[in-house]
Amino acid sequence: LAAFDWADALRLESQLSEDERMLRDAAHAFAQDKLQPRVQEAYRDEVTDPEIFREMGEAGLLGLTIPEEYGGLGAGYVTYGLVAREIERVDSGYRSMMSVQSSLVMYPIHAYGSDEQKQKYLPGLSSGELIGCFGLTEPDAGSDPAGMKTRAEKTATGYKISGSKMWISNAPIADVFVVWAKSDAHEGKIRGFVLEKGMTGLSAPKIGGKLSLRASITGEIVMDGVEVGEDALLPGVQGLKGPFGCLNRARYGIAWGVMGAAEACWHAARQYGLDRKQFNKPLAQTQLFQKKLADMQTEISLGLQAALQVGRCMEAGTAAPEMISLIKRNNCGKALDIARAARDMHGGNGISEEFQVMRHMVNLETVNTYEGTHDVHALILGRAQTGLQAFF
Ligand code: TGC
Ligand code: FAD
Repeated sequence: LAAFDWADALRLESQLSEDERMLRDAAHAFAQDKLQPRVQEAYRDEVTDPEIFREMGEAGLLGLTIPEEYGGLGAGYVTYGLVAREIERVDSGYRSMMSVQSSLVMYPIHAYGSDEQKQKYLPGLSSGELIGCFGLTEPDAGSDPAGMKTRAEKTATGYKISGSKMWISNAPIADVFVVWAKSDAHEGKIRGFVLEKGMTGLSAPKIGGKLSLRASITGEIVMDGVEVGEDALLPGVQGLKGPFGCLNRARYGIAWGVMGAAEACWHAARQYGLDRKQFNKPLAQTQLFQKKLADMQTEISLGLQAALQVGRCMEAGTAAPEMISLIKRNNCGKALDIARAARDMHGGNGISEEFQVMRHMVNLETVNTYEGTHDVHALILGRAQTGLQAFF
């Protein structure tokens, strides 16, 4: 039998192609060189540097799966997941910025947009010159997006959009807004629209005072009769399957991303336990400490294998949305447990920003909630195995 690599217990590395490892390594270097040095201050001061989008664009990390003709890399979904893991190893907020731009803005424009929309927006979004946001959630419609109140009313030349969106990542600094509204010209069905910063009646105030995900800016989108032409409508989709098609990709990326945050916490706890002595021996030499490390290693190894399997299914066109619910729910919940344990294993130091684990822990509260809460994904899986929907 071969030697055991504690940090790669199930040999994930051996299941990746050379190209996947290369892009992963580049993302790791980017995250450690460009993001890690800024994160503590950004988090403390609740400040998002828009320049990060341009740096991500330059590093080729935006819209990785989009074809090269639109500025992407035409990479596979496993590569996308590996990159999300490296960015979230630093901070869930930075991964959020990247995944909204890639999966929730570039993906719908590419999958549902007209040729003109693709030409107009994708190159700038891919270089990070343009920043995008995705407006689905509303003050009174979160887990139940079908209850949205935002309306698109037909005008002679296009649509007039009225309503408000809540908890929208990137919104206050966004140039491009993909928003979902019920359209009276389409029998009240949900349609996607691309709005642009500066349109009359459109504003995106920042939501301040977040105690989680502070390095990623969040806002509202207020649409007070925003008039757009027919060219703002995403022609290729109608109904909830439009936004859900995007969410499938973003939720999948999150399942990888949170494993990066969990690994950062696990590695930090292990090192802390080796360095810190109490009762004349390293903390890592106690049974309770080792059990916690073993649990972390096990859950992360299994979570990564599951994410890899779903990624391979996505690349082969055989992934079902329920598979994505399973890994999004499991990996977020497990990452949150791991971050909480790592915080505890650091003792008093665990609450200090310098040791980073508490920032990950608090971030993961958001990640466990957005893109479908832990319980909502349980209900999706429950419905799939009983045939009974328990949402209402
Ligand atoms: P339901 O009856 O289940 O479905 C309505 C229509 O949608 C289709 N559909 C899907 N299509 C593709 N992929 C999926 N995953 C799909 N899920 C559903 C379905 O086939 C149906 O199509 P059709 O043609 O028959 O009409 O809808 P429901 O109203 O009963 O929904 C239930 C529920 C709870 C599953 C769903 O609404 C849900 O997932 N809620 C969670 C909401 C959510 O995830 N919001 C995310 C907001 S965006 C965000 O959080 C970004 S944070 C990003 C960051 O910063 O990183
Ligand atoms: P609710 O739906 O009100 O849920 C509250 C609680 O009730 C949860 O525990 C939930 O699990 C539970 N619950 C709900 N329904 C049921 C049920 N039927 N049975 C049992 N329990 C139930 N949205 C966007 O559109 N775009 C974004 O970019 C975006 N970014 C975000 C960034 C941040 C920092 C945050 C915090 C949120 C973001 N969101 C975004 C919104 C996010 O998707 C929602 O917060 C999430 O979907 C939950 O909706 P809600 O907050 O309205 O909670």
